[in-house]
Amino acid sequence: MNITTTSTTKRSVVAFAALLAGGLALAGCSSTADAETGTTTTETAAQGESLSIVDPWVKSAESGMSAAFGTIENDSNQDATVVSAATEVSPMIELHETVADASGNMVMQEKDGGFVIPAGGSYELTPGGNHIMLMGLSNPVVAGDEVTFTLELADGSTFDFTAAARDYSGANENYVGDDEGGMDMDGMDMGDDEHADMDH
Ligand SMILES: [Cu+2]
Repeated sequence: MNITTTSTTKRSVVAFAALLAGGLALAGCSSTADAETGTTTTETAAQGESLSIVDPWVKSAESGMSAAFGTIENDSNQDATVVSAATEVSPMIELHETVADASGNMVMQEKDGGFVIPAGGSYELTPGGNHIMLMGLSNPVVAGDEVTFTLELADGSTFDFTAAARDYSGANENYVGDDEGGMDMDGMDMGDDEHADMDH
């Protein structure tokens, strides 16, 4: 067995490239972020059963990309780690964070280690911050639509929620060199100065 340390910083464009090049090669997503805490949990409730979400919503969009938001709450005494998400309206979906790059531009990238909802705490998904990124809508999402999401937790349990679609002008996710089409990756540049640009 090879023990290989893969890159720790994985920008969404890189993930994009991996998706395009190798299909759904997202195995790296389920990391061992929690291993370092050393907490040995025995017979505790499934993480997904402890979660709830306040004010879930998803941005309406005709096509291309969108994002889902809300505040996830963890009612248990152990951290819960969301490692992936799924929804029927977008087969390709990622957990994103928003960070400032070296030149101060806000960019989004895949959240390394997933979303960790602290024990007894909450985790906010909000425009301009962490969000569930719908990478390519298979159907238009119209205001008022109810979109179901399934979050998978690190222990393999799941948490489902339904988000109402809203018109929201502020969450315009843009990838550099790519317009509304969203999934056309022509001209995508893997260079540091040309990665995802966004303002949601
Ligand atoms: Cu995003």
